Amino acid sequence: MPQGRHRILVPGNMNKHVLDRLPQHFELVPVSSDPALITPEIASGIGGIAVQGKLAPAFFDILPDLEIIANFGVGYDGVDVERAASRNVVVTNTPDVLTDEVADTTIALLLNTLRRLPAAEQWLRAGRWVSDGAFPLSPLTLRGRTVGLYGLGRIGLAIAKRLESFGVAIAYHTRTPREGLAYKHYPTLLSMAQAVDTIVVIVPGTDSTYRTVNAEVLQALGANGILVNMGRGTTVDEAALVDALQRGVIAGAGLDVFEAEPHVPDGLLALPNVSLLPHVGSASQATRNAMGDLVVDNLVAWFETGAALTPVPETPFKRQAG
Ligand code: NAP
Ligand code: 8YV
Repeated sequence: MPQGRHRILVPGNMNKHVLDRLPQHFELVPVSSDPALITPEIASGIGGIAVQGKLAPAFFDILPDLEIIANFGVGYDGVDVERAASRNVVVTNTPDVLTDEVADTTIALLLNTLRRLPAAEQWLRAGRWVSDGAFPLSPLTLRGRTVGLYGLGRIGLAIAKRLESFGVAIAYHTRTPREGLAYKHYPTLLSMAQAVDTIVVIVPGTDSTYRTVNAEVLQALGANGILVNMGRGTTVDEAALVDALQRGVIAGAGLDVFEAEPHVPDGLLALPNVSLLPHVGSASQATRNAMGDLVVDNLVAWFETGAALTPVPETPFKRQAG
């Protein structure tokens, strides 16, 4: 059913499933991600935004009728949520529907990093199995490791459950310990880094996590240490990481996320002891469709019932009548 043709702005790139579904309910206004190109005529009556990635803060200044920002992704670091809250604009994200997919990808990245499986496949494809013989044995293994999860929310817990079946020891660092779990909690990231040999980052990209995986933490992780980052690139000090990998301060890293995506530091690209993915944690067709459905369903629910399905904690607003 059309919702009285509320107007939804889609600045920049957006998942195709969202673009296919939105016109069934709304007037879709696809625009550039540059707010300078939005005229007052385009801006008038825009009640919602559907966004993937970064939303330029200037959109808040030029959209007087804005009520809701539906973010494609569980992480909403691309949206200035404080600014949204100060204007009573609700922000929604896409929790739960991607949890298992991202946890699966994390395990794959961890194993790729330790066992050098992408390099082994390249060896085969390049004909080197024939010309040079067997691929060199991987110096690293998951066997006998202690994995410390930096973050134990929805995805962190799903990773931990998977790791249990791999028979490794599991610990975690969060600000608040979770009750009823057998995993050892560390009150600081540094104390966890001193106790484990593998860190998996799955915290949001916020001020409180910004570049917290720094030179001191990497030093504490140690020469057998592995860092896997599935959270956000901003959580890791990339210059410190490159230095630690070059000097053997840690043994290797597996990274799905980077601070300045899609740009990856040359220092990382040059290293043999890293496994790099282009932010594909949730990137299956089925999971991205489920995320897209939640983006659209949040917008529909907001305008139809006055309450979003998955508002982020900072904006627990209901729609004003009228
Ligand atoms: P969540 O359920 O909100 O869990 C977040 C976890 O991080 C909680 O355990 C939280 O515990 C912890 N945390 C937050 N700030 C912290 C801090 N300063 N120090 C220590 N721990 C902190 O979120 P989720 O659904 O698991 O998603 C987590 C993140 O994964 C997303 O925000 C997104 O950035 C990333 N992600 C990446 C991909 C990808 O494709 N690579 C896909 C999906 C999600 P406390 O609050 O107790 O500290
Ligand atoms: C998405 C993610 O790929 O949900 C998240 O936080 O990082 C990924 O699932 C991304 O948000 C889409 O741009």
